[in-house]
Amino acid sequence: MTPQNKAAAGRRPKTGDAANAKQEQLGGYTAEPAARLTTNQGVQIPDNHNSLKAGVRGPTLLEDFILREKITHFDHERIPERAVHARGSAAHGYFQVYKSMSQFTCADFLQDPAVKTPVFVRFSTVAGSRGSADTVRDVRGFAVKFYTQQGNYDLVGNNIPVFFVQDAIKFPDLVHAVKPEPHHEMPQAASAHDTFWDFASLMPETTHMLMWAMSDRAIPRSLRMMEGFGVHTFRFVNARGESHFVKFHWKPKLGIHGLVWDEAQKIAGKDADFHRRDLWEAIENGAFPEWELGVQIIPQDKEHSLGFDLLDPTKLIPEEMVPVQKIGKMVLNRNPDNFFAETEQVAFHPGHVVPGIDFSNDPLLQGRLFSYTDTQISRLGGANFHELPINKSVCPFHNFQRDGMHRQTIARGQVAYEPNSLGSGSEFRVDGSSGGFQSFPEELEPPKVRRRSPSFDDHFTQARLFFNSQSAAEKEHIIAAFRFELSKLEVPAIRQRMVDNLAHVDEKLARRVAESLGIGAPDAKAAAGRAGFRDHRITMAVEESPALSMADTGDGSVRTRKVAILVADGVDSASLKPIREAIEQAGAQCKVVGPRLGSVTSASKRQVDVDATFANTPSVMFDAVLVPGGKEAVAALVRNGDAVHFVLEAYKHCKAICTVGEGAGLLSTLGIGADAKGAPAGVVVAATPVTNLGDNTAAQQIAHAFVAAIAKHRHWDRANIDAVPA
Ligand code: HDE
Repeated sequence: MTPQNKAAAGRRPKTGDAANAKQEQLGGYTAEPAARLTTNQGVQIPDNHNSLKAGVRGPTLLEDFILREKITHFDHERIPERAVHARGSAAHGYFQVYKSMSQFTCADFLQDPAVKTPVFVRFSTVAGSRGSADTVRDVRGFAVKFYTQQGNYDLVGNNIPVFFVQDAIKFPDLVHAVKPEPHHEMPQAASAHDTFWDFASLMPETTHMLMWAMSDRAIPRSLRMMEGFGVHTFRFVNARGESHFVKFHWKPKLGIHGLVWDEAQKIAGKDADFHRRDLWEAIENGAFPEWELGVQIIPQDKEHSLGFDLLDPTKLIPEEMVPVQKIGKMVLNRNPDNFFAETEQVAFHPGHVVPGIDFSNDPLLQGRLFSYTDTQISRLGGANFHELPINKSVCPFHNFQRDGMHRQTIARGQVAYEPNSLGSGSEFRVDGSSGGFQSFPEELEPPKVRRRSPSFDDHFTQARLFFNSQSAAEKEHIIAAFRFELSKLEVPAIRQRMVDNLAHVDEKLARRVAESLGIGAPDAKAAAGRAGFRDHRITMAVEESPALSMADTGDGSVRTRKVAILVADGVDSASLKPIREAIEQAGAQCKVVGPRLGSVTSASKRQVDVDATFANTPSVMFDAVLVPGGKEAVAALVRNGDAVHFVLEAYKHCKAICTVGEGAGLLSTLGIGADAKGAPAGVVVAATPVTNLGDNTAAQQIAHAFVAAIAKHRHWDRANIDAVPA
């Protein structure tokens, strides 16, 4: 069984499994208990604690080949990190099509609903180094390798459906601008600095993507809760050679959810591995993340019917114009066995396509087709990276390529060329009869030019469409994000240029952003007079696209949502138990958080185990907070600064809160309790007398109301958030 098939078959195999036995033979870490530690040549090592010395207090001998081998290998353990998307997390799984797509494509893995095609998926941030934090504001990479029977197909996308620039020749400039500044290598993994906004403000084509990057899409709650997009327009080609244009979408079953910016920044310090851990733990716990693959299909003859150019990667096709058809699902069900060998060494390439999938002339995509092989050669040390286990196709490959660094294949015989008469060569035939990859014979339009198509010249209409399609809270978050980022700039002229551009998206948006930045009012005319400004407005068939908003997405469940139960000595454990059980029944995961590890003593003198402390697992690690009853416990929480901060912070971040019995007193003491109008949005107050809560029906009702509040993700309409200190 190949590692990929293992993924399709299910979860990580336990020790003793046949696949592991194979790994052991190959020298993996998992070994039989009797296996001995050896050198790389298989020589048994007698002592792994002491180097060879001339006398116990004497110098180490150069002769010690065991020490030398170990240290030399260690010295070379690092490879260059990816130029972009350096920080990533990945998982194995499978993809299954719902029904045959043969009408549109002959791609083998899109034909038979019974077939599970193994996949390896790597999520990433773009700007940060390998060790940077997960929750920074950034685009997320969403790269899927399908190990199909016709060869590997890589869908190398992002969690945002458009891109900053229209032509590949601007990509190095974009990346140089967003990366830490060259003179002092600051800031790490952040776009809030002068060079990024200098570039962005001088390149109005970035505006649409900037709107997305300033939205909560750029600070996902979880990698499991974000969409993915192929971004470019591709082609499906069917067995008759007919072509349709296609846009790819990944729709997460759990909905699309973001963090609060303040929360994201705090998590970056409290748990820099927040997303990586979340993905790993979900899979280890059997809560396998799922996405549906969606396609928007545009017939070849409708290429020019959209009102904008589908080759322009700064444009999306609103779902209200061309619906997304869900054609299959992807399940991630196995964590990698080894981060370096799999997540680090996986090599994606948008040019890894299979018969039935072809490219469009999007000038950004065309440039990518060159870049990815080139970068792997320097990153993975040569031309043979396709032989690494994680990159190897599951179907055999036959060709006459030979040699090169780190070659694994032992090709037999005399012949490494074609045509030949010296070898048998039977499996190396190229006879054109058995299909293979056929490029769609598109007619091209001369002349050869170094120019951009005028059909790419609208830079604001879709930025406006995106802004208009957001909920009130999402709009506020976008305004706040622009303010934050631009406030970090040291050169006011860049701020001004940026808000001048924004005035072409929405006057009010630009004014609101400018207000807090100590600069002049936005000046749309000044923007229009600048070099590089192009605004040949297109007319969109829709002015709003509800599908672009993250509000009200998901299946309404609370699966894998994390709930903190705040306890101290004197907690009412009797009423807590049935509520906790009901919440867990709904799929949420509870952790008891207290002033110290170990346990607290309940009001009825029982020991309640504590999983985490207020200090080591703060509120930003949770989706919701439950404050149980117990007079003494609530009084202790009020006196504990960390507990008070915990509750205020969860409140400020608009998370669901439930108080039981005396628990409500904690909120009132902190000034965030119910008033004459009732409890604040997303706060469930169970005033039921404590004794009645032993009754399961009451507990069910409370849990039900709390679960419904958690399922809403956040309660943005909560009043007076800004006044709450946290
Ligand atoms: Fe990439 N990109 N990119 N990119 N990209 C890389 O390849 C590049 C672009 C994307 O998890 C690099 O193996 C150019 C768009 C993802 O391993 C590099 C251009 C989209 C990943 C590269 C683009 C992407 C990469 C760095 C403009 C969304 C991570 C390491 C012409 C559709 C894959 C590597 C992984 C990685 C070049 C633009 C997505 C340098 C030249 C648009 C998800 O080759």
